[in-house]
Amino acid sequence: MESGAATLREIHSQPEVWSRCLDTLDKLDLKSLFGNKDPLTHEWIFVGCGTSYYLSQAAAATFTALTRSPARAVPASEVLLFPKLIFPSDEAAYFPVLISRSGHTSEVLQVAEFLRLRGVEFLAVTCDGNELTELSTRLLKLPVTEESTVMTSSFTSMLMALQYIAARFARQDEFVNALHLLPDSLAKLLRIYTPGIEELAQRSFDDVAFLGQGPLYPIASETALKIMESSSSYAQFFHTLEFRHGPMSIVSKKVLVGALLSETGYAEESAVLMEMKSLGGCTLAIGNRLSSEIENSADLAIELALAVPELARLVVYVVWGQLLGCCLGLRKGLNPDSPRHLSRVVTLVD
Ligand code: F1P
Repeated sequence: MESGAATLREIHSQPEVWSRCLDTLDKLDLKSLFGNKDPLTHEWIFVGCGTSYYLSQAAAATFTALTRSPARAVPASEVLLFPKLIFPSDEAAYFPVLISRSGHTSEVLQVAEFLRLRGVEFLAVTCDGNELTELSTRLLKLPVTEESTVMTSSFTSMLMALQYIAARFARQDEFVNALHLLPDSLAKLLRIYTPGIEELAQRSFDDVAFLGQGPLYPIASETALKIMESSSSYAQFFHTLEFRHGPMSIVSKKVLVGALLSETGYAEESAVLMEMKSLGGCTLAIGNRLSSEIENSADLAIELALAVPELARLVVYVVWGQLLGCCLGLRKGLNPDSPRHLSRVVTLVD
C-alpha cells in the first residue's frame, strides 16, 4: 500500500464515520451505561494515554461546561503511580471513564484492575474492544476501525460520543442536533481546505507550536502530537496567551505557529497570532469566523463557519492537524501509516 494511504483514508473518512457513530448513539440506551452515575452526584474522571489522554481532557471540558459539574482528565499512569492525588477522598463518589481505542493498552488495563479491586465501577469507551471489554459491564464500543498506528477518526468519534452523552445529561437536545450537522460540514470543509494544507506541508519547519485556550487546549495538544507522530517533527503545544511568556523566543520564518482560535477568546488569541506573524513566524489560523486582518496575514487561514455551539466544533478543529501531520510526513519521505519507533498499542511487559 502507498505510504500514508491508510492514515489519509481514515482522515478523509471522518464524515461517514461520524454519521455512523451518531446513528449508533441515537439508538443507544444511554441510561444503561451510567445508571445513577449522574455528574451532579459523581465526579467524572476521564482516563487515557497519548491521544486518548488529550481526548479525555476535551471530554472533561465538555462535561464541565455542559453539565456544570466539574470533571477531570488524567493520564492512566497518574492513577497507577499517584492514586491518592487522583482519588484523594475515600468518601467521595467518583465515576471513572476509561478511554482506549485498542482496549489493550497496558496502563489502561492496569487502571481497570485497580478500580475493580476497589469496587469502583467505571465506563469503558473503545473502538477495537479487546480485554477492556471484559473488565466492565458498562461499555461504549464505537463502530470505528482504523488500520493506521496514529488515531484520527477514533479520536474524533470517541470525543463526539462523549459530547453526545454530556449533552443528553444536560438535556441539551439542540447540542445533539448540532453534532448531526458536522458530517456534511466537514465533508465540505475538507474539499475546500485540503489543498491549502497540502501546500503548507511542502514547507520545512524547524519547529511547530500549536496554541489553544479552554477546550481547544487539548485539541492543540492532539494536533501537536499528530505532527510529532506522523512526521517525526518537533512540535509543541501551549495555552495561546502563555506563548508570550517565554516560548515565543523560538519564533522565526522556519517556525510554524498554529492557533486554534476560539470564539470566546478571539480578540486576545488572534492578537497573539498577529504578534507572531510580526516576529517573522509562519502562521496557520483556524477559527469559526476569522477577521480580515487574520485572513490577510496568516500563511493559511481556515474558516470553519459552523452554525453550531462553540463546544460542538472541537472535532472539526483537529482534522487540519491530522492532515498536516500526515502531509508533512509524506513530504519528508516517511510513511505515516507506521511512524518511526511507534506501535499501534503500547504494551508494557511485566
Ligand atoms: C493510546 C496510544 C495512542 C498513540 C499510539 C499508541 O492508544 O498511546 O494515543 O497514538 O497509537 O497508543 P489506545 O489506548 O487509545 O488504544
